Amino acid sequence: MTVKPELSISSMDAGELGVLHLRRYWSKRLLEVEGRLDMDSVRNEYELDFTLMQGLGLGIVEPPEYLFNQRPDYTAFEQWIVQKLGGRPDHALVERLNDMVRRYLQQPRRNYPIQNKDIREPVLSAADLAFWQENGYVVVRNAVSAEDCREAELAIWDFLGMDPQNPDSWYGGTHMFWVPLFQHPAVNKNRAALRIRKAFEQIWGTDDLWATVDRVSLNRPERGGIDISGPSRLHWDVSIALPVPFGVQGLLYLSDTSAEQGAFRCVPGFHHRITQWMEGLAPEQNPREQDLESLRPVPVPGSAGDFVIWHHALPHGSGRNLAHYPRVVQYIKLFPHDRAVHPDWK
Ligand SMILES: O=C(O)CCC(=O)C(=O)O
Repeated sequence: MTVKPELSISSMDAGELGVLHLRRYWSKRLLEVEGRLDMDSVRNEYELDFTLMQGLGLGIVEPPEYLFNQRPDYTAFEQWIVQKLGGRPDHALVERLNDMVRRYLQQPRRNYPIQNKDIREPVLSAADLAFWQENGYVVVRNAVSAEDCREAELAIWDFLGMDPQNPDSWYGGTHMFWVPLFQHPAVNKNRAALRIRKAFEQIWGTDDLWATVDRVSLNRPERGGIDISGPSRLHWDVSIALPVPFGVQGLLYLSDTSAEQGAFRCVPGFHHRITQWMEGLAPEQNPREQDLESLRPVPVPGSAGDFVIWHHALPHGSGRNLAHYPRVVQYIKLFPHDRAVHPDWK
């Protein structure tokens, strides 16, 4: 029997997997696709949906795609999740997720970073943290082993049907920059890397973090005038309405990346100046349309296994790859469920 979604479904109403809020999430997406969801009434649940989908290990791209395209009943949605994850979410994860849902609904957002929190087994030194404070980015060296990077890189080549040794195989298809490879044992393993987790814990000042299930990218050397430079235009991924709440992003180099090989670029220290810079713009000036290159971005090169964390108030983007081998990257972000998000988009 097909069960029709109802927005009256509460976050506390769990299905067979026992995961709170999942049924409400399903009902919201189905109502949305039918144009029957009052978005304003569920706006304050956006971060809850986000954390639930990331925490389950699904990410935020594939579940809505599946729901919009298939419009399954709830049982079929749970079966799809089990198949996608290669098994049921285990008891400990379900307990942790349910605890997160209850706390999200009961407690206000917190101000991050939490200062002076004692994080066990830190990986960022005092010098790294001082660099981070000043510049708003930091590189965690050898965050992942060379072997684990190579495994993930090979999975990406395989997914794209390209041969790393044969440059002719890199061009000619539809690939541009991003690669929608979300689930693979090698990329899942990198997401769980301890050194990456510890660095994020130090920066947020909490160990209560969830990891995003994000995509990867492969940025080929420029050839024949085709635009393959990806997000090289400097930008922000979050609202820059003031004040910009604290938040961070990260990427893992899977291949050695020199400065001219499309390395990640950002404007050091801009998190300290964004307020002054924004306030200096005339009301009709769109901050995203300004000449951000004049803010003097720097490339951040790294070896395979190095992990870059940056403050999300820094204008950032990839570089143009003017070298001979692609730059291969995995995006990973760890975040607390109760971080503040600006209610307005700018
Ligand atoms: O891949 C890069 O170097 C930059 C990525 C980026 O701009 C983004 O994630 O928004």
